[in-house]
Amino acid sequence: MRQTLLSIGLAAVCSAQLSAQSEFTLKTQTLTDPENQPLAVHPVPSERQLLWNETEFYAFFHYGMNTFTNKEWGYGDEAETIYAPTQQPNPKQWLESVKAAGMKGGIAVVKHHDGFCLWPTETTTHSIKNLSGNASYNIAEGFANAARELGMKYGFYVSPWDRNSAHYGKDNYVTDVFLEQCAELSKYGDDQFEMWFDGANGDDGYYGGAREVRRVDASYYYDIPNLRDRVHRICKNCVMWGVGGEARWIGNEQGYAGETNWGTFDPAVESNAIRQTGVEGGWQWQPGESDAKATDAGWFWHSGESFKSAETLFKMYLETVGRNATLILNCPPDKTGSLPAATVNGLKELGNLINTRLGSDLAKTAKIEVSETRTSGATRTYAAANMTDGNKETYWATNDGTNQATITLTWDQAQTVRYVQMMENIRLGQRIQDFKIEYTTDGNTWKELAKNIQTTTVGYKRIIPLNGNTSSSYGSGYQAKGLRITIEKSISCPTLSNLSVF
Ligand code: FUL
Repeated sequence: MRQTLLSIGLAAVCSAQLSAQSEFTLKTQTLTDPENQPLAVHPVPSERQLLWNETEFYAFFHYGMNTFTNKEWGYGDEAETIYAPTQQPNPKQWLESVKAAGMKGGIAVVKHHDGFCLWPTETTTHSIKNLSGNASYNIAEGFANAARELGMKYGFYVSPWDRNSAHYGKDNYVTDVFLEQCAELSKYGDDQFEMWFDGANGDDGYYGGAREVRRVDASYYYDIPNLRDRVHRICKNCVMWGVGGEARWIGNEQGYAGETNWGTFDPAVESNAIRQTGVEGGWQWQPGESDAKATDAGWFWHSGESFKSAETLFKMYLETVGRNATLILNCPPDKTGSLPAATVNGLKELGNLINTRLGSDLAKTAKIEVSETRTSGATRTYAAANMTDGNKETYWATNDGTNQATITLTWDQAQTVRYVQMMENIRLGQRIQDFKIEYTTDGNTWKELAKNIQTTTVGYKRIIPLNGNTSSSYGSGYQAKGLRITIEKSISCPTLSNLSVF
């Protein structure tokens, strides 16, 4: 409606001016969208943020100097020769193993705070460059090649804080070391999906022998505009995480996001609690990523550590991917340069669990009725069927001004239902603010499910365990002849690109 009024207004102004000036035939242009798509609710994701969101579940591989010193944070004074893999590192094995868990990619730590670089960089001698045998293997190159071979997404963790560099804390560290390192890493593939930087405000370290405390203010020290420019010039779809400002830390490292979780954010009001929920009406699109460990010790491999149970990790999955965040799950390679057998087996078990529980979609066999369907455009429809066609480009929507709606799924025979999954078409912004889910056993009486869960936001993806419990979400389920989703509040007319029932 706003577009139509605007176009009529513009046409009227133009025509008045032109008829006063000349008698040429006037061809009016209208701003009306022939496809009748809803207007976006801003801010909306950039193309690279959208592609990043689709990665959903991916791995972190913390591996490097600390693997050989049993530390989590090296001081920066470690001799290069301490890094001594007992076999040739095998990033293909890392990625194959996480693929079995349903992950779509991974981020390899190629430089942690100790400053040791796992690729032959020109920026420092503190790298694999002058090592030999297994230690000279270029992890950045091997990881990128393996990911491409396996059809997976990949990226690198490069620590801005560098406890080895004599230059850290000075301007030339950023220009001559850090930005150069990021640019060098970009060259391992223009198809990288994310580069990972931590908070990085500095602290004590070796710093070329100075052995002192050096602190910086990460909000300006790392020259973010140039960092983004250097990387995006080569890798246009590489999201700059953390200090890079294109995806936010979720505020904890335990593997959960807020039940209410907005992709919108406002750095001016940030706190760990606010990071978990995002900011409704925030001026930036900065979706949440949850970083968590699949093992029970540190980020790096430590002797005697164990892999968490498939149930624990499935709960984490529901509380992150199922709450409009992405999950980057850490699986540390050991001194052989491969993932230990317990990790490989645990990942397989997790993959099986996810497949069994979220693998066969009952919405595809349901009859779906909606309270309203938006008027079609020239080539586009907004029909209910768009939610179950497996096409992320199509979506259901209501007309402008209709911010409440019901979607009813019915089956001839009762089905055992445990989870409802919804995805908004976030290209048009995150809109839904409140919804509820009910079920019926007889087709007449409806009972609300998951009442204890905040069924508020949806965003890129929301998975609701219908028993209201992420810890023991599977249970015996509900025998449903029908499920009804009522969208009770939405910033503007709601859109859904996917609706699944498991
Ligand atoms: C943090 C680091 O300090 C930890 O060592 C780890 O790498 C974690 C993922 O990010 O900022």
